[in-house]
Amino acid sequence: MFHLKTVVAATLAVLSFSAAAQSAVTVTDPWVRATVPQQKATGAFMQITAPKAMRLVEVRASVAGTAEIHEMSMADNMMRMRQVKEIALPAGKAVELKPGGYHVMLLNLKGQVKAGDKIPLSLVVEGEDRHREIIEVTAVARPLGGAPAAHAGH
Ligand SMILES: [Cu+2]
Repeated sequence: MFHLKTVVAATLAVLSFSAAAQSAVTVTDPWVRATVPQQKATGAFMQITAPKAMRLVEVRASVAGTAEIHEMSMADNMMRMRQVKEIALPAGKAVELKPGGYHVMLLNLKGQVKAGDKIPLSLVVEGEDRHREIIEVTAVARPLGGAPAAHAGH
């Protein structure tokens, strides 16, 4: 019997050591899909790059009653959307939240989101040391057009 556990533990130690370099989490190109009147939900998208291994664990948005982290994927030829607890942010690698993939779902919108509106979002990220950090971003609302149909029924 090989001592597989020991090998795995050693590999993990090396990985976390190389991820020690510290700088800020960067969020690029945050945007929200504009809504029509009475629409109660929409998606927010962005690219997030963390300097070390982190997780996006929560999103807060004052324009919405609730903000959830969602993943959209193809299953049985249908686009399915499900809530996920978190999104892993590997060290130095941009993670894209985009239509058809991960996104932030803004639910129970308090009003219409019009193209050009600036939507403040607070991203809560957590490092492997359990230390949490809040990143404030301003997402710009983009006109509807080409919205995936699967989002409408949300
Ligand atoms: Cu969603």
